[in-house]
Amino acid sequence: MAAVPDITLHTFFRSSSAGRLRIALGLKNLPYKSIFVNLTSGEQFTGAYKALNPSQTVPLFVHNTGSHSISIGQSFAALEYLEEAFPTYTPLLPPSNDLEGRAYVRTLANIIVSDTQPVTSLRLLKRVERLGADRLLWAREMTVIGLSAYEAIVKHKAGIYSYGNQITLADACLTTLVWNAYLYGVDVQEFPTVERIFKRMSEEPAVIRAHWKNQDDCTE
Ligand SMILES: N[C@@H](CCC(=O)N[C@@H](CS)C(=O)NCC(=O)O)C(=O)O
Repeated sequence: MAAVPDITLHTFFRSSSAGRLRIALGLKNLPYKSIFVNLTSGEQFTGAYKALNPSQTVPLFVHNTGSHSISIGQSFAALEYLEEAFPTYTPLLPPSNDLEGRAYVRTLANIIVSDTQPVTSLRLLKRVERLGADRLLWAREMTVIGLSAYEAIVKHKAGIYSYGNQITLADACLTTLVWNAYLYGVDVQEFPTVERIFKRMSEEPAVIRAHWKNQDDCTE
């Protein structure tokens, strides 16, 4: 029998970026150890954490292969690493002969990972507020822009999930963005395909386990 992979995730309950890793690990049935990084109290800025992840963000994904530890401080790189390192564990990308499908899934995922989450991160919201803007309004508007792009693309190819009936990385990324969308007061009903996929994803046991409310460091 293959050994259980030794995986550690530095995470924070409210982090949507860490949430997408929690979902992917759960969908793949890959066990992992959590190390909590309290973003509210600024633990990400400590010297000790900065030495682990110079980006001073979560997640930080660590795979101890037995011979060495592989540390990945960017969530999408970690998601893709999981696909490549554990190809037999519930793939979350279309197969390698479906290049168009893979690009489509990555496009959707990156609307969230590259375009939307970074402009609503905690450090950015704090700066926006310092410049005199309403941080909640900002977060809501940025999320609406992201969800609008996602909806415009996904409505053509969605089945039960974003790419037909296969759960993919796009769905993992979408789910955690929608968690935040509700917190920011976005009217998710304006995005019917997104809302439908989100509801379906929310029934998945792996998604329930990954939900921010169900994390051991959740304080709300
Ligand atoms: N591009 C990074 C972004 C990670 C990120 O911004 N994480 C947020 C939580 S969702 C964070 O750690 N924020 C801390 C801060 O803004 O100080 C990734 O995808 O991993």
